[in-house]
Amino acid sequence: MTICRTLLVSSLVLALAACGGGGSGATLIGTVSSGYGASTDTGDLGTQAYTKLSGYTAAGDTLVHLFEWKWTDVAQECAWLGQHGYKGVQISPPNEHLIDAASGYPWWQRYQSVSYKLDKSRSGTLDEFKSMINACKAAGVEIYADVILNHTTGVNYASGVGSAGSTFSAYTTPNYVQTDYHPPCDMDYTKKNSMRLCYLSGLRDLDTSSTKVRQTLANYLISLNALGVTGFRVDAAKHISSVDLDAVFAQVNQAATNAGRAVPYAFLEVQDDGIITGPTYYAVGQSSGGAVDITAFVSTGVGYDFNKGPITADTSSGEGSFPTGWGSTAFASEKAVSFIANHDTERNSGAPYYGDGVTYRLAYVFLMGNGYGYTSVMSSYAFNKSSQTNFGPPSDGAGNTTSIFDSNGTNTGCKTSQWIQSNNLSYGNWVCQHRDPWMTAMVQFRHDVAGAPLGTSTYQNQGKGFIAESRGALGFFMINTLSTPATATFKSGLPAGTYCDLISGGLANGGGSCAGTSVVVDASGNVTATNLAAQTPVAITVKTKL
Ligand code: LAG
Ligand code: CA
Repeated sequence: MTICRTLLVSSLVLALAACGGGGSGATLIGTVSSGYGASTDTGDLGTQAYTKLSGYTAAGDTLVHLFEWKWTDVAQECAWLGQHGYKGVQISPPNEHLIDAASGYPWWQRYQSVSYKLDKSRSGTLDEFKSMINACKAAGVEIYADVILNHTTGVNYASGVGSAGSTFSAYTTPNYVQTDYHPPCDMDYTKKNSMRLCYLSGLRDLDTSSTKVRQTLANYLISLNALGVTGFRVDAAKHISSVDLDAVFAQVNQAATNAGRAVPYAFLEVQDDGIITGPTYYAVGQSSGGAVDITAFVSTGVGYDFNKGPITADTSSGEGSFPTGWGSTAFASEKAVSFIANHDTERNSGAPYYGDGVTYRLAYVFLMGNGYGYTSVMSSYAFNKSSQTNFGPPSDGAGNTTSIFDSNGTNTGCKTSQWIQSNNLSYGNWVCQHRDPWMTAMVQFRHDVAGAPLGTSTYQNQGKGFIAESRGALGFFMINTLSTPATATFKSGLPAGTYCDLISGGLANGGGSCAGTSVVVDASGNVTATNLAAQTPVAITVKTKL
């Protein structure tokens, strides 16, 4: 679990159950015995120049992570997503997974693979999975599967029956035997070899240097791609050698090419800790015609800054480097998948999460406005951060996930507007942050300004806490991060005229007027905001000019 490194670089004190191999049955030292596979780190590709890009950042695209959604719900949501400009959906792991009734069916069951069968997971059946892919494709929305290639189940599970009915016992599963695994060892987060070869949170670690394991993993990805899955989020990629991953993707990419399909996209979960670095994964799949991106945990920079209150550029509180010290700027924007929150950080870190309400929303507006990376919007369900971090999605008592759409096909489950009003939804509700009008406004903003340089180069902080960025001749946004109304003048690169703010509704009446706030850009390109309300953003683009 790559978030662990955050603990070492952050000054905040965080509680992280999964770090350091904690948890029941996860202490492994002294249990090494013979009969396991090879135990050597195959190494890294090196940071050679990349020649191929996924292109999502350049296109100004945004994806949404529909965490723990059912396939039938994703299928129905895709029409709305397509209309609102979302490019892709990250779905929860689609393969057969552990069922842990004794632990109350926690969400993390799905990060323990039992087999690569797609017949039945917590999100639904194979037929539902296929229908979802087709419905989303028809809506112009891509499906990215979260895939677990590093490990299978935890050593604390001696045997069990998976979600699709397969039995497993210790290292014997439908796909593997003990020689397909590394010998057990506790992970040492200061050593690269250990992070690659040892057991992440006590999870049985696959020997990804083995031809058989590589082929098995490749076959799984090929089966998904053949069904129409066009991308992958590779879980715990940092814990797999980039050489091993490249070998897996070589087979996947070759199979796609042979079958006449486009080579799939992948973004790899690598939280750069200076020991294992993001750029050593840039070239994964490149020699076989692919292009991957790397997850950038902006939560540790931008996110923490927003959570501290107004963006003051006050060096004493660690904000002096803002907005350039965002935690992950070591990654090239065009190779990054950026987010303020993911399903791990919203549970086990001090980074903003939906429960922070307007702070969280402002941080996302800032990230999306700035343009760094292919932005992923986390969309999740409510839980109590101090007592319910293991809780699975809204479900019945037997662990069956509650539908978001009713029998008439209406989305009655998304409680976005209640969340925005109160911030205090309780467990059992789907938050659906992606339906927040600020998010959809910024999805459009990103497309409208695609191709403009990053706003970081034109960052402005006037009046301590009232910030803005210009996206050249294509767009401009500003955020009053203060808790009081504020007045300031900023420089934009836009032509003089009157523009409609996207955040408050954009153009109305066929482009004849503004639905909400109108913004004047003067002949010098200046924008003056007078008494902009507390904690409020404004975003305009060339496409919102009257
Ligand atoms: C990830 N990225 O690298 C996922 O984003 C993260 O959600 C996964 O951890 C992790 N790597 C492994 O895929 C999650 C939970 C862990 C959970 C794990 C496996 O955050 O808490 O561990 O999934 O289900 C659980 C227990 C541990 C136990 C382990 C093995 O919490 O106490 O040792 O299972 O049984
Ligand atoms: Ca590993």
